[in-house]
Amino acid sequence: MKAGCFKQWAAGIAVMALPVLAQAQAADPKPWQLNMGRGVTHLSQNAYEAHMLALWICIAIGLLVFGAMGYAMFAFRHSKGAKPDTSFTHSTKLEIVWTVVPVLLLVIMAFPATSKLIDMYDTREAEMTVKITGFQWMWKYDYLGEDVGFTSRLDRKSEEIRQSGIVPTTADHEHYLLDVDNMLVLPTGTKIRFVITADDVIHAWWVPALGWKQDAIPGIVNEAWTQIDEPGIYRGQCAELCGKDHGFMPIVVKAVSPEEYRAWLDEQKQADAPATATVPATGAPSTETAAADAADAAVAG
Ligand SMILES: [Cu+2]
Repeated sequence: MKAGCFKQWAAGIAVMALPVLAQAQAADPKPWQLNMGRGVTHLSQNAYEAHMLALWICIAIGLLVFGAMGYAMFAFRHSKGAKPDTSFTHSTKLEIVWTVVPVLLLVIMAFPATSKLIDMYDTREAEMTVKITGFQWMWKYDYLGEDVGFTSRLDRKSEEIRQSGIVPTTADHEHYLLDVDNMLVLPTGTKIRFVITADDVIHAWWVPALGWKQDAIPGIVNEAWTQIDEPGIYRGQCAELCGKDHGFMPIVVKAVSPEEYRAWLDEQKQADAPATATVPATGAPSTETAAADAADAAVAG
């Protein structure tokens, strides 16, 4: 009796948790999803709105044009005795209408699109900067000013499945080819600037839920920004054909609260600490430091 009651409770809690889990994954595309997702940032919402405006205008034009064609074909059919007007050559009024209407539609779409594009490139007043570098075939993330950096590459499980040659299902790997060893951890509610470049060939950093993709080009530094509203895990891929393993350099962003982000950053710094702590506690410079100082003095002199 008690076990049955427990099962009922467990099932009830699981059902209640489903919408929460679904929300956490809301940014990931679903199988057979037709429309683009809304994403989890102000910029992705902008992109979604611009897309929907253009889509509805296209639908209205499609209905009007095909509707008029269908009506004409049905109402003026040969069996009803319709005779073609062979004397008609042109109509100045109609020509003005079909020139002015498309121009107006383009202006209606261009105004919001331009203001959204300007917003997209406005990286001012960012609270932190992450440098993204594309490599064949992985990403490197450096948290500028924090002395924290690491590489992020395809997770081992995806790699093993890929090498085995089997056709994987979600049972084998829930996020096959969309998982990494080290996620890019970012704080929510924070304006984050990205400086994006590459070391070897052109790559492109793309996480659909953030609402943009940006080329990573050797010798050029591109900029982008984000402010993630909802905590969660957001996945993306390199969006530039960059070589034989182009399909195997996914991106995973983990958005957490600013407090969790701080704690994570401190953890990273501590993990890196032993490698950099070469100065003895007594304050006497180590031989390495003394040699470096001597080299600096030589350059300065
Ligand atoms: Cu790439």
